[in-house]
Amino acid sequence: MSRTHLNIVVIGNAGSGKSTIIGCLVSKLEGQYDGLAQLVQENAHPEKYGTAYDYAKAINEYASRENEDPDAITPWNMETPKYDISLYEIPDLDSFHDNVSSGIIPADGAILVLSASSGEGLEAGENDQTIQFAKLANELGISQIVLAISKMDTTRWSEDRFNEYLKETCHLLKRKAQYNIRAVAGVPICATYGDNMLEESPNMAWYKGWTKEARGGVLKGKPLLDAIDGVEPPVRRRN
Ligand SMILES: Nc1nc2c(ncn2[C@@H]2O[C@H](COP(=O)(O)OP(=O)(O)OP(=O)(O)O)[C@@H](O)[C@H]2O)c(=O)[nH]1
Ligand SMILES: [Mg+2]
Repeated sequence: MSRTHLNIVVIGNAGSGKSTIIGCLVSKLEGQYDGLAQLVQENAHPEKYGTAYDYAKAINEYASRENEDPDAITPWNMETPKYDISLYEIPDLDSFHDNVSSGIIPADGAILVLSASSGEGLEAGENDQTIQFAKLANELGISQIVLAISKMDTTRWSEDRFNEYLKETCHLLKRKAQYNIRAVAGVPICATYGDNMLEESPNMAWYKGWTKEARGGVLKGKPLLDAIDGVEPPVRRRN
């Protein structure tokens, strides 16, 4: 039986951690990028909470080695337990609008990345474009959002910080971006160390998981991978 393919855009403020998330997922979930595993190892170093992997550097180096056009938004492909997925890192609001509205990127869902690190994300004030990305996502017809609250290591894995950011962001998603927040899955992650990416993290044992409303009923899960597999394919498709 053929597997369903989904296109997922990774959106969020500059520096929120989009490339690191993509690099972490792609290098752990598939084998088609020859030499990527080695680049990941070359960009690893011991840090406070274990081995820190600079996945962003690894995938950026990989892309430039493959002579890809640095300005093109290329898909990063991976296989999850449920889907074949292409992830697209969206660099800014204009390219988000142009690529999705023209159909170049037919986005089925979005991972909205928000840094929990102090001075970034909600604390960046007007410099933070998280909600503008969400608003545009809704206008572009992307109804399914996974909210990844990133860089949790920099908060010392703070439950309070996560709850505060989740509550505030959901409030903004509802009020300013007109999202049905009962359909949003919120996950605290740290892609650098891999926490709550493929498996639940012992560093955030307090995390009870996400719950969301979907067509087939209520879905629940913990790591980001589950939340990605919780994105539902569009009804119009039959593959
Ligand atoms: N401590 C920590 N740093 C992180 C984490 N994720 C990303 N970073 C760092 O944050 C910076 C930005 O990460 P990127 O993944 O490049 O973010 P981005 O959203 O792709 O950035 P742009 O493409 O420039 O918009 C880099 O220095 C990363 O190493 C994390 O989970 N923990
Ligand atoms: Mg990036």
